[in-house]
Amino acid sequence: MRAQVPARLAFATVSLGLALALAGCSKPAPQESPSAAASLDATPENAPGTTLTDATVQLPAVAGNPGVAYFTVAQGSGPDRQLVAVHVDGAGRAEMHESAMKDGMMQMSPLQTVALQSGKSVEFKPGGNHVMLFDLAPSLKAGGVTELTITLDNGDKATTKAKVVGPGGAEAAGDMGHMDHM
Ligand SMILES: [Cu+2]
Repeated sequence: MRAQVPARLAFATVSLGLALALAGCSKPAPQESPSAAASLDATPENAPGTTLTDATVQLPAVAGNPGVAYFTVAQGSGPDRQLVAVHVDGAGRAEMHESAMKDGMMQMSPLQTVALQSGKSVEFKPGGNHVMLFDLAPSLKAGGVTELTITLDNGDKATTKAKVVGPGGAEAAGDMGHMDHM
């Protein structure tokens, strides 16, 4: 008689353990699927697969003149898109421009869109594509930080911190494309 009770308890314990183990195996599985994992780092506002880095906002030498912004956007795992707008906190208006040599002179023209190819990077840099910044707020000061946001043709956005540098900063040395703004 004595031996039957522990045996029954032991069986009950094993059965319970098995039931928990089965539940433990079947329940978490859907949460480990790739789509669920991807949705964690892709909020509706942020373009999935798009990475924005190396953002710099350069202040003009003369107050009231436009500033300029540079950055790199990598469309790593994202699909082909168009970059349609750039916004910098503290700038009333931003225009995408391209620089090109024409008749021995560096000239700029506005860009409505810039193609972002899947798996490729596009650089906005001195002497090439850049963003002109108009109506700069006094709150933008060299040594500070602001936010730079890009908008894609499907409405997705990506935002990054941009360091604010003065016109005499190291970043200004190679900026031949903006002599005509100063
Ligand atoms: Cu320009």
